[in-house]
Amino acid sequence: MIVVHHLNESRSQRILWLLEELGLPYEIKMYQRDLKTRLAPPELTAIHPLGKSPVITDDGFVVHESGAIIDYIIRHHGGGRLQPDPQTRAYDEYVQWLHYAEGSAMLPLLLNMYVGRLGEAGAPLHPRINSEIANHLGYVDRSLEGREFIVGDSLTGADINMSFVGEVAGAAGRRGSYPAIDAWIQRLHARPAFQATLDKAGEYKLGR
Ligand SMILES: N[C@@H](CCC(=O)N[C@@H](CS)C(=O)NCC(=O)O)C(=O)O
Repeated sequence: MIVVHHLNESRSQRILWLLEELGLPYEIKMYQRDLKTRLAPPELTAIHPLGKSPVITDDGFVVHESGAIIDYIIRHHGGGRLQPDPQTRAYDEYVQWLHYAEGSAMLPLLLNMYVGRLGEAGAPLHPRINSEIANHLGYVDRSLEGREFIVGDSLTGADINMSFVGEVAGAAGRRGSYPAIDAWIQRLHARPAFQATLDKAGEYKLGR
């Protein structure tokens, strides 16, 4: 049985969503962010020393890092679903998007959040952060133009991993200029499997 160590309002929402899409049995262990610091509670370090979410256990094996978890679940439990055929170019694109989400696209969005907390002291950094956000969101938006999904013609783990980029962009008030990202996120959030995560794990403000 897969156990998802789920932190509220976090990247682990997409792991619940993946499991719902695949119709797999799983258990959720809930952790709440500190209301002031937004950090995860120390109990998460008992699962993995980094103390971050998502982290899953499967038969005692611990997997952390969203892209690796998505890949692990799809390879071990997906039965060929939610990924392109590994012999195709589409699969290579799929792997690229899986890495790109956390390896590149999230960085300027996170910098925006952290530097924003510095107020005026952070002002000199904002032009560079803003140009990088525009660089990445522009690239994702153009990649989604005229497409329903980010790779191929059906949902894959790449959409699921990349969705957090679109969600955080929305929370930062940056999605308005990127209509293809905005429409894609709205389609993804309307899926019954995504909606099921809200019933099981409670409110997810980024999912609005
Ligand atoms: N790149 C990692 C990021 C993990 C991460 O930073 N998760 C956040 C939640 S979105 C977290 O655990 N924050 C609480 C903390 O740092 O204490 C992944 O995608 O798994």
